[in-house]
Amino acid sequence: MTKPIVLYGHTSGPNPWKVAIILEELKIPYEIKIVDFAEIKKEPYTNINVNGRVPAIEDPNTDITLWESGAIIEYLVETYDKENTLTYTSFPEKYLVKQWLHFQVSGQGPYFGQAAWFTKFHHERLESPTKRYQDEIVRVVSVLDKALTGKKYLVGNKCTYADLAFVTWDSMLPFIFGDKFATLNFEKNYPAYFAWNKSLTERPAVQKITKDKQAAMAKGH
Ligand SMILES: N[C@@H](CCC(=O)N[C@@H](CS)C(=O)NCC(=O)O)C(=O)O
Repeated sequence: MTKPIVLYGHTSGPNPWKVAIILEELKIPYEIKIVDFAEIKKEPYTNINVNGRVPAIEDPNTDITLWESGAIIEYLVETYDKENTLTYTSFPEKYLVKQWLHFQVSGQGPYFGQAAWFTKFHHERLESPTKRYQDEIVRVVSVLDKALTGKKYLVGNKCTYADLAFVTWDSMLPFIFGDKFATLNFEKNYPAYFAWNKSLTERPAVQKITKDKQAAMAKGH
């Protein structure tokens, strides 16, 4: 029997919840340990992730400790998705899924994250970096919209781990943009992106994690 994987996460940070969605989709048992940001750059947590960020996992079934959400997702799929429900073994699809995951971790996460930093958390409001990262969000959305035009998913005709990897950062956009979000009108301007994101958020695994995240935030960790 599979023993629960420990997922180190945070209440509001989207990267660990991205991993949780994959765990839910694959029905892998897991438990979440919330790491307070005040403790994240110190031991004992840095013994688990020397980079002092979440997510990280510890898998007692294989004795691996792993960090970086993209690497964790690939590990989970390769180890536990025996039926290839969230991936492909065929060429070139197998590599196209990886391409989109790499785009998510390098092209979506960091830019969306910096936009959140400069709009919400930086100690002063600075116009040019805020604009730079908000513009980059819209550009990334436009790239996804172009790639998804006429398609339901990024690769082939099924939902893969690459599609799912985008959801948690996308769900942060109303928070990042505030009042400006409505004016961007993604439904009208980026309809393929909008429909894709909507279909992903309607999946039971995504709905469950959205609720779990809200509950964790309400507890105020
Ligand atoms: N590239 C990393 C990014 C991880 C990351 O930035 N996590 C945020 C939470 S979503 C974090 O730990 N922030 C705390 C900090 O930077 O001190 C990944 O994809 O796992």
